[in-house]
Amino acid sequence: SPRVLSGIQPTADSFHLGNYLGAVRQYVAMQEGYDAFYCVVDLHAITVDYKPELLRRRSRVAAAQLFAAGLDPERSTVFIQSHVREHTELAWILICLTGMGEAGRMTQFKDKSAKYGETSAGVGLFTYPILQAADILLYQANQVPVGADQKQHLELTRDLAQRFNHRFGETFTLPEPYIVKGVEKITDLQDPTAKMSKSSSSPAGILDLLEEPGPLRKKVMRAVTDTGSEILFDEENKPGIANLLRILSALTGTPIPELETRYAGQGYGTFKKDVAEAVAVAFTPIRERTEKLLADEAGLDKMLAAGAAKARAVAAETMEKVRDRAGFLPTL
Ligand code: AQP
Repeated sequence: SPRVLSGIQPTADSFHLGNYLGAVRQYVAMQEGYDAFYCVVDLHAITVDYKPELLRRRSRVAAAQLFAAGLDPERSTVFIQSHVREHTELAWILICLTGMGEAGRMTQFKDKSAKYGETSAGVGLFTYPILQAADILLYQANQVPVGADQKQHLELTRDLAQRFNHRFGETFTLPEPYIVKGVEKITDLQDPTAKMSKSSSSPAGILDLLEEPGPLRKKVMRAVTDTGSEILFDEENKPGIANLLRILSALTGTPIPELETRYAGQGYGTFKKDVAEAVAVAFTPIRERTEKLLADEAGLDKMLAAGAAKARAVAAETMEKVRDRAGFLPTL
């Protein structure tokens, strides 16, 4: 069966609704019909300021959330990126194949480095998409489930794979982005034209997977909407309502036109209450399972060790080919 790989960063105390709808829920769905590899990308998380103790905790929380959301260790390989050393090794080789201009065109780098100032952003942040390319290519992934923000990085990954294959011989599978329409960009509740983001959204703009129903409801009720009263999907003039419609549709499986009809003439209050309810219903079991998994740290670490062993076997096989084709002497 085709292979899928995706990574998610442990850069916050919880994943948010955008991560869930844009990525994690797809991970779970793709266990069916795919040979699935999912990693918590802790090496990516250190490309911005961080604290070791916090990274350790967040890596476990992220892994627990993946299992809690429905990833089954029997069917998917779930692991911590830094447990498989080949990621950094391949990243270095790919870095040496990447042009400065090519890397400099990445919009995520431009966005994320802006807050540090042009010269003080880390080189790691600059090479972030190349490490991501290594993650994907190591597993010879065919599909990569991501949000719309990652499309450009996928293109770079394909370019690097093609360049390596061309220069050194057919080695890597060319991956395709797997972007689910409708949920590729969930926006901030307080700033509905910006993406909901772990690092750049204010707490009021984010719905965290580990939040209790009370605060979740409050945030949805306070979500920014326009001054009208109609529930219509109009991205341009009503971005806040459009976002809430997308969320309700994704969580309940009801098409947006049907929701527009259902809420015609009802005003924002009832609609928002239903969105809040749908979010609470989706998040509560995930939160409860996450708490249970985190209560048994040793058990969780064992699941991750088993995942790393499976991942390593695949990564090692790719790296052996890569080293040979790129001209490195074998070790005896
Ligand atoms: N708002 C979003 N809507 C849809 N998908 C989203 N993703 C992120 N935000 C949204 C998808 O979630 C996956 C994991 O993302 P990541 O951990 O690599 O970090 P990110 O994409 O950079 O997301 P954040 O929340 O903005 O994190 P920070 O602030 O740490 O950078 C990806 O597949 C992404 O597309």
